[in-house]
Amino acid sequence: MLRKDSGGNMQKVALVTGVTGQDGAYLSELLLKNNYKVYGFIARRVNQSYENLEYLNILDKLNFVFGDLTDPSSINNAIKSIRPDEVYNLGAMSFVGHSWVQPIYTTEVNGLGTLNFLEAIKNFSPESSFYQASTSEMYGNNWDEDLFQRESTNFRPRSPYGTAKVFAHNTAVNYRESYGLNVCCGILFNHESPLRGLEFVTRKVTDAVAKIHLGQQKYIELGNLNSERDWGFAGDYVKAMYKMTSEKLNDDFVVATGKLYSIKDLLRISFNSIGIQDYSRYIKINPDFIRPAEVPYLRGDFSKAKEKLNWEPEKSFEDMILEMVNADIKRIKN
Ligand code: G4F
Repeated sequence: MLRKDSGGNMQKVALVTGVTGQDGAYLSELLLKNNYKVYGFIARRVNQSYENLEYLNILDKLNFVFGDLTDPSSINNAIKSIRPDEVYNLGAMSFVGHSWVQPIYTTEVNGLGTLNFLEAIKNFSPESSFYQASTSEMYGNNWDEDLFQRESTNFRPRSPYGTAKVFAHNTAVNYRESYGLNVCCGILFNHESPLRGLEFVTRKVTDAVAKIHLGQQKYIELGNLNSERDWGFAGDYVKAMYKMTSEKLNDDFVVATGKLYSIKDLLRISFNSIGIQDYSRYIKINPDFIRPAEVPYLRGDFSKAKEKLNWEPEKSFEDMILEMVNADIKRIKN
């Protein structure tokens, strides 16, 4: 519903789940720049962290509505009362490794949580445009002959996280086709930034490298060093989410860089940035970080996003990792 802001200008309204996470923070910053009224849908927790929103200086510019992806009544109430122009469903149990520890919770949040939102929109605000955070993890160990994954590549997920996301993705597509809802799915490949959680491998490495540089840590414990990823910058990726959803393109898009790096490349670039050429003596393999099933290789073909969204990644992997190491050094010093 378009509404007027305090200056009498027309203003769109967005509801964002996962607003305190990396993507939620960058997306909210972008929406605010575009004069949206932004509601964050968050669970009421005693020790809720607003660190990412504070980092971007946007905490006091947001509104909050309390609820939970597993609680349909709270979702219905939020959708009925706000009637948002756009809903961005970024909330999830997003750490793949943990999804084997809590597979049912993961499925409830990542799978059924999406269905709960789609039902609420269908029943109470069918004109809203819905964005589903789909993911390259859905491809698992499947890729096309040219070694890329694209919108037409079949899903073969390898984790409870991946299977729940496939359910959510298929359900979102089904609600678009069954009820004519405005639904876009962004199939985002790995995307990182200084706001990335410490449990993910890029930030785990940049934070450890910063601590090693400052004499506060001696080595990093990691799992499988052989997997390869297509890592982009989260700040670039939220622009694609916003474009497909606000323009109601009602389609699915791979958002990726098309470039491939290994965990060893990540280590080399991070350690080189603090003047260490041979990083091997700083690495220990800890079997606790090796997953029951691994996704060995993810590389996305973003041609459709380029053509239809006029979107391209801007920041290189090297620049992003240097930025993350520097941000961690600064944060630790402070
Ligand atoms: O950084 P990761 O935990 O990211 P992963 O599993 O690829 O998932 C991320 O990207 C997905 C998109 O493809 C998202 F859907 C998902 O929510 C998340 O954002 O692990 C990357 C790779 C894996 O192969 C993992 O086995 O790094 C390997 N790795 C090796 N040692 C490690 C570690 N990962 C983590 N987190 N911690 C380690 O110590």
